[in-house]
Amino acid sequence: MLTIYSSDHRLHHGVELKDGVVSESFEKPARAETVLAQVMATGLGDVIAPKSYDRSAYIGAHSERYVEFLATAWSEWMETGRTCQALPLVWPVSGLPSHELPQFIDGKLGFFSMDAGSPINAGTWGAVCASANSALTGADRLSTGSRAAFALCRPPGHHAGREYMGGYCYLNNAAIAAQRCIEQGAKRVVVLDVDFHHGNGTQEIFYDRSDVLFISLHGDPAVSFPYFSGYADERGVGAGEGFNLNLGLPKGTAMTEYEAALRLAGSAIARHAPDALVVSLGVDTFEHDPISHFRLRTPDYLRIGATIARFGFPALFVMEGGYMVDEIGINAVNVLLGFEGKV
Ligand code: Q9C
Ligand code: ZN
Repeated sequence: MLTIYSSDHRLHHGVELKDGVVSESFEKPARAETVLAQVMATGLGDVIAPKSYDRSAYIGAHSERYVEFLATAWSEWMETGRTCQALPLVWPVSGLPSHELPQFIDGKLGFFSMDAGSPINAGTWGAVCASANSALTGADRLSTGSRAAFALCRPPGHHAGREYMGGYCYLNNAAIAAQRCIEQGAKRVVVLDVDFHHGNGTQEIFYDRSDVLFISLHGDPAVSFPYFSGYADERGVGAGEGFNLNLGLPKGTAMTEYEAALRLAGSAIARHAPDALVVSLGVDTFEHDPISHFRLRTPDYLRIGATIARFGFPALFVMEGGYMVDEIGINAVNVLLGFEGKV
């Protein structure tokens, strides 16, 4: 399986507000390096750099003004004389009267975010573009007949909505790839999200559409980030009604229950009969992940990959979360090896 990877991800190394203190984010450069090292060590296949794409390739999944904000946020932040990373600290929650776009950067940061988990620094936009371009390059491989590809994206994308960043995400790589597949001629696409967290951004982007079916397996939002999205009764709206499937799972979920949910997802995928399957591949479902609470083990990821292969559709794997840096490589690549039947 071909891997698409750019070392430009290193341009972005964020901070995180945790327990009242600003420290290094769990979403750090070593994550992608560890996955790349495992791709090489297992001989998964060739590794190529992403092609470059015009900013317009991100529009469709995102709004133009949001992409413009991401591209210019750091320079606007610096103009105010600050050199620390930019973090949002105020949000237009439903009780506040104005939902107009502010003119000042601090207001813009809140307007275009869901939380303070996506800091912006000097290298963020470069890394974000390289990540999205990796997914786009993978989508184009599928469109030209490849059976599978792996976009080793960092930063991740599935929490990013049409007009907001959050949860370590900026551009929604999987949604951008799914949209690209449609634009390149796919009639129907499925995005299957196996990251521990609900893919709220991907859900939002395709919520009113019937061409892209979104399916997510995730920690029950009553007790898991992102808390305000991911319930079973979110089934889509208008033409998209019935084309969104949330499979929330309880704390402590292990492989037996996980596989049952994956089989349910498989039936829904078969009914949709997609031309392409985009897999939001997070491995924060791992038993030792520091911010999650499922109990999947390293060999389980081989079975997840094998199960996805049996669905029988061309698949683009897009890297999302997974924070136990020592194991993220072996777990992510196990899914890909399982898919390839190299078990
Ligand atoms: N102290 C992804 O997996 N905050 N994002 C968790 C940890 C947000 C995870 C709090 C977690 C977002 C792509
Ligand atoms: Zn996650």
